[in-house]
Amino acid sequence: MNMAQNIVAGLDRILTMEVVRVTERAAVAAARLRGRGDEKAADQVAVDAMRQELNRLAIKGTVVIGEGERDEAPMLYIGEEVGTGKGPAVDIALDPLEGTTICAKNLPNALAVIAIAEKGSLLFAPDVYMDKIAIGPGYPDSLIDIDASPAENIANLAKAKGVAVPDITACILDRPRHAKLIDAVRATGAAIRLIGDGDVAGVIHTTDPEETGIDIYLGTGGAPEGVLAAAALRCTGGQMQGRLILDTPEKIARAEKMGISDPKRVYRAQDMARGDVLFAATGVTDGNLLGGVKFGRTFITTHTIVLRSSSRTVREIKARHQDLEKF
Ligand code: VTB
Repeated sequence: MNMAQNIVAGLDRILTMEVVRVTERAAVAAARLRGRGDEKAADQVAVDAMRQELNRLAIKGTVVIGEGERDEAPMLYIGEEVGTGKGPAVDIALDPLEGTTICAKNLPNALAVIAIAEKGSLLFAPDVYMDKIAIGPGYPDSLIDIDASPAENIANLAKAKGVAVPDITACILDRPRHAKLIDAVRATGAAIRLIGDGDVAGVIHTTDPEETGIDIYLGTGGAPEGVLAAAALRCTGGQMQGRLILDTPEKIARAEKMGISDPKRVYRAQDMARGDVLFAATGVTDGNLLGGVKFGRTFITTHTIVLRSSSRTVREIKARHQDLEKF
């Protein structure tokens, strides 16, 4: 496919480079408030910064996963139109600061994250929990099954990887609701990396086990974070399954309003993020895949990954920003 066809067929290739500025800027803003114990302030500056930069992009964007419903989030709310309005019509999922608590405590793996996809191709997920399971690329389809036990999934993964079960590490959010899951994984002999927050990073970490030490992600986290992680996995390869936890009539009704008719449906990564997808994440705090923002005397350094589903290129961009005024 030549470049002209590519632009017509999917997202503008130039966007792949442009989008980096959006997460860079949000990450720098949040990083200035790392370790101050103020989650709200860190989130707010990241939201402001991301929105400003997003509005410079030549897109006709609609936020489908954002900061919340229109009445509860003044900026980057679900349904907000962003971009210059001149360019491809796209859906946007974003989290200007994924891991607000991590940032406030200055712990690893806080990220500024965005996914851009062709209009109508991202799951319009309500803000409920989602049960998630994910592994990296290079395994047979359907190796994991959200309805199988953790022991079965881990045994199948170990076999396919050619290692013993104790050589597998699972990443799980450290929450009381995961007590049974944690016991079940421990009973297999596998290791667990318990994380305080940040399951977008947790899922992405499965795509590069040599670097991150994580083979499989298990457990429940936010559904919006599930869609963001699915967008990344569409670009890197890997498998993910998610199921919304719609355990009250109110949640079922909310999901129905958003077009979800089967409350028990299992979504694969390709069901949550379809078509041509772009994904970018910049490290706010140091992490397993991405370094955090570094403030030098005369420059600021940022570390970003940019992914695109149609080419599956994984780009890492370390930027040295010398014009500090721009932030
Ligand atoms: C996770 C985590 C997020 O929300 O999705 C989590 O990855 C789920 O909610 O960083 P609980 O905190 O209620 O478990 C976050 O912690 C915050 O968005």
